[in-house]
Amino acid sequence: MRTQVAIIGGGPSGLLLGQLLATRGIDCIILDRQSRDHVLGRIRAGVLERGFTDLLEEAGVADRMKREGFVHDGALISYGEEAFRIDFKALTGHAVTVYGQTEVTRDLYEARDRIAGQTIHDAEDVVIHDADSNAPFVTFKVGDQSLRIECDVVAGCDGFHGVSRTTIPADRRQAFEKVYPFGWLGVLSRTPPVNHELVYASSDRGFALCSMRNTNLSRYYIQCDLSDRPEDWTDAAFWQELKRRIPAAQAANLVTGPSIEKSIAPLRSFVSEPMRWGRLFLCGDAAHIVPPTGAKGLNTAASDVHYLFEGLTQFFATGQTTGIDSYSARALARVWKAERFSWWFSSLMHRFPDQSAFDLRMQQAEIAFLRSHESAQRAMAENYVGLPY
Ligand code: RFL
Ligand code: PHB
Repeated sequence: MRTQVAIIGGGPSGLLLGQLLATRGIDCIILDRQSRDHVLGRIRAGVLERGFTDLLEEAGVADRMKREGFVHDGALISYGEEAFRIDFKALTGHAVTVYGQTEVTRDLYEARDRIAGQTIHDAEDVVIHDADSNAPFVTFKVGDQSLRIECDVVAGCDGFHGVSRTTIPADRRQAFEKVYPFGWLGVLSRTPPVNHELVYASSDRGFALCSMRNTNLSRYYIQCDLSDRPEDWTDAAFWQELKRRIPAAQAANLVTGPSIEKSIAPLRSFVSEPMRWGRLFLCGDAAHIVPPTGAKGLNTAASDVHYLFEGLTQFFATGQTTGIDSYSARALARVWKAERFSWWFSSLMHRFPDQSAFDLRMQQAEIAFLRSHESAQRAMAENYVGLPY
């Protein structure tokens, strides 16, 4: 097989890049090691920045998001019983859209079906060859068939556990990492959300987040120990713990019900530099991870896709390489700002096992500052709605 761009990974980064390239007549093949049902079964992000929704529009996949997504002009922050609202719209002129990653991915797959784009699922043993040459190729297996794709460029969109990042020789890349001493236990339930906007709650018992997918589908998270397993938490224990971490006024409104999904995610900040090696370009979780506080993971994947799309469009139209040559630096400049914001917001809202009395006072002082200073709220809101590309 031959294509212009071999895309490793059929998650949101790979699919979005594929749709954007198709608008310019650039051919790609997408490979994923999982089945489509498996990819669509993952419950992940819920908050989309404007840059992301603009890209969906550019790719021609925004119709359902515009019909079914919810525009949120603000969010609530609470610290114990103290709660205040950050008004994104008033502070920045922009809002965010609540629309699940699962739905974005479904829309992207359906759009790919409409253009009859080639997507190969259940691809095993994917290996990227000669990425530092002008003629890279990818080999893989489907069942007992061995296959090979010749291409001009490889886009590594295969997430944190993929093969793309480690294709770059160890002495040509550097990793920066911070692992947090807790995880998030997430529950999805067919219940009305406790509040019409998201609630980020810090309490003596740890962090909690009240989010949603629609008017009758709620997504809640609580900070948990890394040693916890989802099956250790009964639904009743989860709801009880959540109620203890959010303000009493919110807890009184909480409608509980059976969980339809329950999972634990560890929290990590991670960046691998550079994001390019020869003709291999990393996008999204393949190159960087943020803790989910602040909802930056999927959104940062989208800004990578934007920069790479610009570079590849120029490359395939003119043969010029200035765009692809500056890809890594441009993407990383924005990635590090998202890393900083997610690290700051995570550090502010969680209880850390080794937190001293001084550390706690610092959190309280920072919350008091955020609550009472419009300039601090504006800085927070600018980051939350998404820094410009
Ligand atoms: P993905 O989604 O991991 O997709 C990678 C794809 O690559 C495939 N793959 C391979 N294919 C071929 N060969 C291999 N060797 C392969 N190895 C892997 C995988 O099967 C998969 O289909 O990466 P991508 O596309 O870069 O997208 C990144 C986002 O998924 C991620 O950043 C977000 O989900 C993070 N995130 C959030 N981001 C936000 O912007 N807003 C949020 O509100 C938000 N909430 C979250 C989140 C992540 C969470 N978890 C579970 C980590 C909430 C949670 C709980
Ligand atoms: C979600 O709805 O899954 C979600 C929302 C906001 C976050 C993280 C996750 O910061």
